[in-house]
Amino acid sequence: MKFLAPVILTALISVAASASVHSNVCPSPYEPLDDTRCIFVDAFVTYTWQETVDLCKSHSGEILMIEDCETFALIYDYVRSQDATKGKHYWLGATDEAEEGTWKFVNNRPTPMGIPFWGANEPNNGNTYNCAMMHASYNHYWYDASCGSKYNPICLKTY
Ligand SMILES: [Ca+2]
Repeated sequence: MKFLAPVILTALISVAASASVHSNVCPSPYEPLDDTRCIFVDAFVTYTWQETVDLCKSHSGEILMIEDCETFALIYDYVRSQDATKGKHYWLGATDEAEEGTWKFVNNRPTPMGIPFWGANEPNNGNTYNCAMMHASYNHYWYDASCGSKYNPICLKTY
């Protein structure tokens, strides 16, 4: 027992240290999303798609990009679990402005298409709707929208 105590104490100190690193790692206005990413959601101010891209860059983040189901589930749970955020539409950093029908994220990677990301038969509005948003009325599935519409921003930042 006498010899175990320092080991336990050391373990406790290292847990406490990693907990404090974790909570300090996301600079305001960001909060931790998972072990590698921080999230910022503005549920109160709406922006155009380009304004959202610029807003996220202005605090060294990026407009929300979702490349896999796990990330979609995390974002879904995050916005759906809070009264202030669950009823809002959010911009996604995906556009087919460069080539109609070819959706790409702002980092130039391909946007996943179909289920379980997009709403039924989405995107379906051709040349006039070239930016993607997450629709509050449809489980935050993705819809194409006019890039000049105003929706709420979500930014992500890597630790
Ligand atoms: Ca389009």
